[in-house]
Amino acid sequence: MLKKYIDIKPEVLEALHKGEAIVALESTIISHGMPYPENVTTAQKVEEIIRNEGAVPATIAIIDGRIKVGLDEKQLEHLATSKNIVKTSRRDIPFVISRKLDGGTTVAATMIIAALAGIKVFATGGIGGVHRNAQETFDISADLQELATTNVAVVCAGPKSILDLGLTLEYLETNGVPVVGFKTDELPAFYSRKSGFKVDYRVDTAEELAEAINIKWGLGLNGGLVIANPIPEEYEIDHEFISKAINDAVEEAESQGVKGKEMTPFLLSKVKEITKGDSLTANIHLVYNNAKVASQLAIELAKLYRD
Ligand code: PSU
Ligand code: MN
Repeated sequence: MLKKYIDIKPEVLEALHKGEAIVALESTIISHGMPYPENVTTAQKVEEIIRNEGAVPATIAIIDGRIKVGLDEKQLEHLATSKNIVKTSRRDIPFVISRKLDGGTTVAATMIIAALAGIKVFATGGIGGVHRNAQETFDISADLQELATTNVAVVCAGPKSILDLGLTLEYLETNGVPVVGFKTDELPAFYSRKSGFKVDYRVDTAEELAEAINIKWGLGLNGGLVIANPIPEEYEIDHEFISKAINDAVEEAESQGVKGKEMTPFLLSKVKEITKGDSLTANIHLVYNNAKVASQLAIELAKLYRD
């Protein structure tokens, strides 16, 4: 049944059979989250970091209507350069496949596909969440609902402050999604290590984290986890400066009537413009950092599942 729609790269398939550590990666960040050529160089480097840590990377996307778990160089380049990549969340998957389109998978779609393939750990930059003014717009990312149901641990640098962090945390709490700080008590807010909000639990080692995840799923407590890993200090952007940039971007989005799936990519590119590229550099380095932690977690989880 699955083979009808999904192609798993041989390297990933072998790791799955042997019960080795695998880290899933999303592709909306390549197609819609970063400009060319940084999108493709970052995607390649992230895979390299994961290999160096001793895990196998599996970048997930839809190419020509086929779900791909693990991409080759040509496919990465295509996602990074083509203007016709569909930003693909849960609702889009069936149509991107039936119409034989190319899709960059969001956190939600990547979680779904990772879980179908048997991959438990996923590294990205930031997750979607409850947008500011969601009381009016109802703009809540499908990522949150996916975290509520699908068994994948998502390592990220916290929700980006283009979102309403407080409402995002409330939504996750209602849905029983643990928000775990990796070596931090405070929820990181993507570009900054601070947000003013606490995480639910702080863990200091990948081993401790793997144990808690194993217990969660072992008890049948389905759903994902948000593993919030702060951006390295040297790449952090001053909180006030970035807040102002984000406020300006949100205002501009409102005045231009930006809506729906266009909102996140619009805000990301506006913030990059306002920060003269600093936000992109920060974004790249926090993804590298997340790839490292995700690899360590995947290795610890693989040990537990082998026992
Ligand atoms: N946050 C980022 N970079 C991104 C995204 C979020 O810092 O590229 C992407 C992710 O793929 C995420 C998606 O799943 O945006 C959320 O979009 P939306 O808010 O439309 O659900
Ligand atoms: Mn949205």
